[in-house]
Amino acid sequence: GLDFQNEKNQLLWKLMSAYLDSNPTCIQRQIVNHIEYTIARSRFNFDIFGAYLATSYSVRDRLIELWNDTQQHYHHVYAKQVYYFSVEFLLGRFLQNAILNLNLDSNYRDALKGLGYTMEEIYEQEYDPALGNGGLGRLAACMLDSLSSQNYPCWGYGLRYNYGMFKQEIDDDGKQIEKVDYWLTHGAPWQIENMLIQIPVHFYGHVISIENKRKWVSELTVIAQANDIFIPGYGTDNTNTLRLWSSKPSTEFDLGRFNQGDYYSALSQKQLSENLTSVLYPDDSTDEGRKLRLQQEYFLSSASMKDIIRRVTKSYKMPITDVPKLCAIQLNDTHPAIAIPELMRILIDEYDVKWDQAWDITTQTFAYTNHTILPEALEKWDIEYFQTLFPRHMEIIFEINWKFLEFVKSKFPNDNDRYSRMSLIEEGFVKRVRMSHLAIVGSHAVNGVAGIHTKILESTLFKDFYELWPEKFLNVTNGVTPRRWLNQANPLLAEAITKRLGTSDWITNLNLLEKLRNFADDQEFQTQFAQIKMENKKRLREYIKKTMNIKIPINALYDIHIKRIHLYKRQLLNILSVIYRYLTITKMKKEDREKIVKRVVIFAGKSAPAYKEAKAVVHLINRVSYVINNDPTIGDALKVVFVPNYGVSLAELLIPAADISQQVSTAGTEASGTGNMKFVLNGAPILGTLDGANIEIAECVGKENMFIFGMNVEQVNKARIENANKGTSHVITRELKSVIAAIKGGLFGNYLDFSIIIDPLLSSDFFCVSNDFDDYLKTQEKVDQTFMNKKKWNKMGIMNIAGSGFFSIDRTINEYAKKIWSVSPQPLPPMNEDDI
Ligand code: NBG
Repeated sequence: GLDFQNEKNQLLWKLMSAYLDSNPTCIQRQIVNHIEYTIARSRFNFDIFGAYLATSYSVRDRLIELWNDTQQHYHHVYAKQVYYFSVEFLLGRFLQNAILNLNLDSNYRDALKGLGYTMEEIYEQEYDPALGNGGLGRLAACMLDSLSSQNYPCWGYGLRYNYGMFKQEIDDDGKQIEKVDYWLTHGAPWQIENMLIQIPVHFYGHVISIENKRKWVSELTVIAQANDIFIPGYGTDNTNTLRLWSSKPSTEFDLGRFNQGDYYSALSQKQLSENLTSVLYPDDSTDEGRKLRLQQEYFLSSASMKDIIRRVTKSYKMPITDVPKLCAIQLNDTHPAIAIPELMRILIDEYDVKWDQAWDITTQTFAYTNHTILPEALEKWDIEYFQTLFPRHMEIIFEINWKFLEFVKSKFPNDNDRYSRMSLIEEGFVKRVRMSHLAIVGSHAVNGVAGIHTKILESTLFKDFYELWPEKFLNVTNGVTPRRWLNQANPLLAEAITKRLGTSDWITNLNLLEKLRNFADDQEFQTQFAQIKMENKKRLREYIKKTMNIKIPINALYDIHIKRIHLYKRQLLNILSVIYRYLTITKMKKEDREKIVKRVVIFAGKSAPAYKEAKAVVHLINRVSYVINNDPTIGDALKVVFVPNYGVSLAELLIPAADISQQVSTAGTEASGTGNMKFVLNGAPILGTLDGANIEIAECVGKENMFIFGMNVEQVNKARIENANKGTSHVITRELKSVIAAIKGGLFGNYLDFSIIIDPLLSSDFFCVSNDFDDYLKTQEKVDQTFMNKKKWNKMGIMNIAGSGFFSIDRTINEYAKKIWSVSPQPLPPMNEDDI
């Protein structure tokens, strides 16, 4: 691919590879250079944070070189690229992942040792950026890792927020409080502000007609500044890009305002440019916040669309009609769906493409992934507001809708209800744009993220669309990257697996783990598995002691429930059963108490700031934890820990230490879950419901290696109606009554703090906590029984690891690549001195 005949290139290549030599002495020289010349500190007097920064810069240098080669190669072969549009990328810490992917662990370890530092303490210096809410953002990060590792040409496009997800603290009373997370003050060595890429994005204004053509005259221009992060693949030189846009004021005042002499009003509009990418919105943000969010969504969509078109027409020098041949754009949920009318606008207004051809180009380019069926998460925007911000896009959406409804009428004549159900515009007191309908109509493929989720989309949420276009719908079950979630987070287990299999190939071919089934009964491997778990539990225990000053026993069952706090995820069910366990233990005789399986129940997760019920759940968990942990009669039999400020790095610490994980959402509510997969991969069986990907996990690891309880979707649907009609008095058991009585009696503080989550259990109980409570308790008992049988327990853990191959994100990505994107890997051709 590269032109090595050119003399200047030869010289550059030699100079660069000499600089980037990877023996520890060279690495030390690179680090010390960065200490002095990049961060301007004395090379003889640098602290550990400086060492971390300099180490990062030296790794980044390597990525830049690989990245340049990769991009040149993609251009050379006219590679079709994947574009992943997402308002969230929850990457986690970068340095360790980059070093492992580049296979430079021992080189850097030696180099740093010589400078007086261990790898681990350097890694700990890195601030974990929280540019996502939860599963959706973390999935995007896993996907980038896999795309690079499998040599797929791709770009991630997102937003560079100044403030990430809030930092969670727990006050003395046990309540969540939110602190701002201005993460950029901690240094951001991984992003490079690319001054060559600044793209104007327009807002407001009106549309005029010139010679039969529509033209948008905008009133405000904001500059989208590219911040590039290079994404290395594991064991490959291919290095892709995550391009995050930050907003900057454009240097010119928009004429419309300036001509009127209205300087101050022009200036105040400018302030939008400063705020636009300021903050990541939590899931449930307020109305004001949601308005700014729509602007963010357009900012991301427009800047990325223009960048892509620039690449096709200017860099590749191909006609714009080739966009679908060269680009596959995946919409991560509906947030970037406005990219659909944006592409239409560019094609029609700027490139004179006729409507029908523009529509073909657009629908062949886009595909849409749905990540939730919760109605409150499905985006709808008031037309009036939409119109004010994007007048031309509103026209285009009306036109799309008109043509679409004509098509529906031709397929389903005389079915007015259907037309209004399917319309892109929701009629009513306020008219609103339904972004999911826009995404479906404008895409050639629509997918759910687990088998059951896709079925629910087809049979309920998007039923009308499925009847119209069954071929558009497909399922692509989520996955997780084994690089971060096993190889990096659980190095002891990774090493043991590699030894057993005689190869580390499982890191990129996770199905190889199947072979571990042969060792599930092997005494030696079982012992090793148990010892490793113990080491990981010790690591976690120390963290909890150090950061929270809570002492937890080591020879206990570690039961971990970590994810966003939400009623549908039912952390409430868990804490109620903890209370029941506590009440039971307090009634036991001392000698009996000493015989039971000790349990450490660990929670972590953030509640959206305005989500009152979820905040009450956090509050209750913490109150229960204070009472139990400080009750001397309980001793070590039961401990409850709420670890604050959950994030990617904490997950890496918690997951390898779990004996079981809780995945207890009401059946039919969790689209997929990906945390569930991470625990299985680390040998922790699931205590969970038949929901989301748990169902497929059961198929792969075997039901006998999980603890499944509760109602299935059909039963939930029935129970919900009954609960709503008759209340729950007929399903509430004696056990649950005793728990509720304890809370009402004030054992954990003022009942009024918790009534908002407890009272509904006695009436319509939408998430069916009371219906599932009894089976949950029985299954908990089964967990304890099984845990006492060490052989059986270890076997279960190993069988979980062995069955987790299907949940590799590499399998997920290959499905997208084949069924949706039609792209193939483009590995960088090998390069060495002989090439010259
Ligand atoms: C989440 C779902 C999870 C799913 C992830 C990734 C959103 C909107 N949805 O079940 O709740 O695993 O997406 O697909 O964050």
